[in-house]
Amino acid sequence: MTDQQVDFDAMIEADQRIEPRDWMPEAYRKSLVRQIAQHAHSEIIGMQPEGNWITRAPSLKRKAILMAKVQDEAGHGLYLYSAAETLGVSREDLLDQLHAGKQKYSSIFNYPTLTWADVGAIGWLVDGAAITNQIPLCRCSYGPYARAMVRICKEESFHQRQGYEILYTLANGTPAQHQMAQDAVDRWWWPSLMMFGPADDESAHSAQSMAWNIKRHSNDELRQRFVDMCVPQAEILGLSLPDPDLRWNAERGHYDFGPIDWDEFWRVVKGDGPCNRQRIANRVKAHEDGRWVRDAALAYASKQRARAAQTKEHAA
Ligand code: FAQ
Repeated sequence: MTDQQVDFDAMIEADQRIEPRDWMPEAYRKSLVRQIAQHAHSEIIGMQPEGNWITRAPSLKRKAILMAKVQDEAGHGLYLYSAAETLGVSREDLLDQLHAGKQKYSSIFNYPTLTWADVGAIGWLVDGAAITNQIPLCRCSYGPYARAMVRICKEESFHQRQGYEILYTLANGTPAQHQMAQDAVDRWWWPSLMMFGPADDESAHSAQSMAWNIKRHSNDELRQRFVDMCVPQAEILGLSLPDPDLRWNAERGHYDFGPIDWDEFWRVVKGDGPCNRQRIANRVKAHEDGRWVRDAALAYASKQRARAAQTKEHAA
């Protein structure tokens, strides 16, 4: 074992942060790039399901809030791509891999947003699941990722509350509005549980990621935490969760829940969900349409750099 590996292992053992200047094993670097890139891609693809409702939000206030939320998701993508870049990869390359279907994004964003209540369900359940998964990532061993997560989690918690408030308003509205809220929860509940990834005995990366202090809890532990959190919140909403097996288990001190449809999960992950093709096509088009902005920004930056160099030369 090299001295560098010994130092790295000691840092992990002491629960210290690894920073970009530190030596790290290639497998640790690669695993972080994989996870951070997937996470960043999820944030920017995740703008689409809710973005669909910006023009149809039921009031000016709802529209302003939703626009701010969708912009926040873009910001999260930017912090995460920047964190990935500290590991020696470029944002352009990561985006190319997303567009070519070589890197993943969260399965959840391949489901359609059929009604306004879906915006509430995404905020409550999808952002709720994201926070449950991401709060422990604020203690991830890689410094730039952990620090990005602190700000992201603060914003996600606002997102979750706005979704809950939308659902609360609908659930306490007319019978038709209550039904719309219930229908959205029925459709988003199971895909939200799938966000945590495969069951522990099927999770390829969990054991190593936990040994490196990248992940702090297993997929099943976090999924259980999420279920335990949602059940009392659903009761306050006056909405039911679509699982006949959901019940309190006093012995375990947790809610038991029914089996997850893993065939559906893997189908969606492998590209055959209800909206996979549409999401990637929209993303590629947005990237192409934005090319002139990137070109102009680069041309401006290089002109500024040349001007600064000239001024420095004159001064010397
Ligand atoms: N979808 O061995 P594991 C958000 C893949 S952000 C698709 O258990 P790991 C904000 C996994 O990558 C949501 N693929 O993997 C928002 C691996 O494939 P690979 C995203 C999935 O890394 C809200 C394979 O399956 N959050 O919602 C999924 O140990 C509202 C085997 O899995 C993050 O990315 C899935 N659900 O654990 C935005 C959080 N699950 O890489 C807009 C950071 C697993 O070998 C609106 N990521 N896979 O090709 C993580 O915590 C972890 O990466 C997990 C997966 C927990 C997602």
